[in-house]
Amino acid sequence: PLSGPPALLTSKPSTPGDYAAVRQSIAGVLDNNDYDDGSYGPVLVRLAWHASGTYAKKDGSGGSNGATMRFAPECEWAANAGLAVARKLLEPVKAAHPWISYADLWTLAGVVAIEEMGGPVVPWRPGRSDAPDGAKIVPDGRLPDAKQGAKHLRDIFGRMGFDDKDIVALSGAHTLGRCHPDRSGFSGPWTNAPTTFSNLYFQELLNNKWVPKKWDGPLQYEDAKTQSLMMLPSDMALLSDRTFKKYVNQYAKDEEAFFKDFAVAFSKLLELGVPFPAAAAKA
Ligand code: ZEM
Repeated sequence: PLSGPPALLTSKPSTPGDYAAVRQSIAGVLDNNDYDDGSYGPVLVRLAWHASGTYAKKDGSGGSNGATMRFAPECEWAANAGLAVARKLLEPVKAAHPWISYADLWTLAGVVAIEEMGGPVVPWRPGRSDAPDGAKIVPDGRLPDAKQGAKHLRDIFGRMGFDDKDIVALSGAHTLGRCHPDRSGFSGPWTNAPTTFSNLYFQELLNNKWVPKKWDGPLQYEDAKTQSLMMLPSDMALLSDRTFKKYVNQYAKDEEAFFKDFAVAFSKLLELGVPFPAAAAKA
């Protein structure tokens, strides 16, 4: 190749199917003290989620297979603002292991990031292939809108085949990372440990008094005491809806239950619409 990946990544060329080598390369690009809170982990989790969260159960369209976010218009959707950072970060990993598909790489990166940040092992298996440019892309508007509430969350996640418990468990990913004014318009982190996967999101949600932030930006909430943490209107729906709140209470008390339910739901999310051979086992 004309331009090679960093020496670190090429030092051990991998044989096709050596996913352990890919995992190692992904783990190797996560930390960077000059970026956000010191880790690209959160934005990689968001890439895996947005690549997958376009799925519609009724016709099998969308989902992580195809990695169509490489192309316009999907890469230009407002919902995907900022994810070029994650896609670019993975380019040297792809160059070092050219046999892996982008679709497998993006989903595996989310899984490795969660594990490296202290989260559960998420069952993952390969089998996604990349669509060519010009392939059909689903319409914009399939990812959730942070300005909306419980009904919208049920519509969006129900379209993918998820129930109330799944919605709350998956939302626990907001224990990671932060909102960026230049990406979503929102600002700030949900927790004080945004590079550690934990159940802190649920604890913060329950234990703070949340008040509308006074600012020029879109409606978001801040904790009354320190004004350093945030919640989106969609996060607040998990408190105001009785059924959602039941799971918030459970996960705030029981991190093991959260890890277990999150791992199952996130694994399912990353596999939506992927045509695995019938008998393939999870690696
Ligand atoms: Zn998020 N998410 N998300 N999310 N998300 C943001 C950031 C992150 C919603 C949403 O609008 C936003 C899930 C569900 C939902 C992550 C993971 C997962 C941001 C901020 C917004 C606005 C983006 C920015 O400005 O950079 C809504 C409405 C959701 C419906 C429930 C699910 C499910 C996720 C994974 C399982 C993560 C890790 C981030 C932090 C990204 C970063 O760069 O720090």
